[in-house]
Amino acid sequence: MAMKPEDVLRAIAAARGDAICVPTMTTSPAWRTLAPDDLSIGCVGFMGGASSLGLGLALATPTRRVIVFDGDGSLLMQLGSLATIAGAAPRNLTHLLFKNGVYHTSGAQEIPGGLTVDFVTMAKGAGYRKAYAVTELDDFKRRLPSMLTDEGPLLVELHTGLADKTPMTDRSGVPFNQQVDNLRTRLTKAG
Ligand SMILES: Cc1ncc(C[n+]2csc(CCOP(=O)(O)OP(=O)(O)O)c2C)c(N)n1
Ligand SMILES: [Mg+2]
Repeated sequence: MAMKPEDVLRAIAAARGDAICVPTMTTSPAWRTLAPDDLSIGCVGFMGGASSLGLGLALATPTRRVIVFDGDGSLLMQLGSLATIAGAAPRNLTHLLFKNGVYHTSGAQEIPGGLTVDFVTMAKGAGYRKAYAVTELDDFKRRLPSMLTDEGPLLVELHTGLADKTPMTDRSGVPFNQQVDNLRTRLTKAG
């Protein structure tokens, strides 16, 4: 049984502390509802950009955790970002991959390779410090504290079903430039 993405995100919302979160695609609407704060920055318009955005934030805020909620189709589109991240080796970056086998946001077309694509092997091959898959919610909750403290870059392939909402069915949310301003203000205030 695949995990419900909303259940995964709910557990993260309870445990993330002051981590910056970077949702993309179908994690975006759910995350907006669960964690409507200024320490998150959604990446929807630039497909595949979430992990690179997360990398920049991780390098800029080395004392804070940065958690990327990536899509499998998105990561495939910018696969080279795995090597870029591994090369920069940010210790504070956690890359969570929501693997549902499809481009859900654009109509649930199957991604190349479907569910057989092994992102754990790819991340290890690129040079991530650690990578593993999680298929059960209980296992996810048990390992979540270490996902937020282990030395990064760390990739966790999460086997999930489809989210209830997509950025196409729920178009609410703050424009990207406003999210950037809000995050900058929050980080500046925090010193
Ligand atoms: C360069 C580019 N090509 C195509 C799209 C259209 N598009 C928007 S979302 C999406 C699918 C995203 O799939 P995935 O990353 O697996 O996330 P999911 O929707 O499954 O959560 C596509 C193809 C786009 N935004 N940008
Ligand atoms: Mg997908």
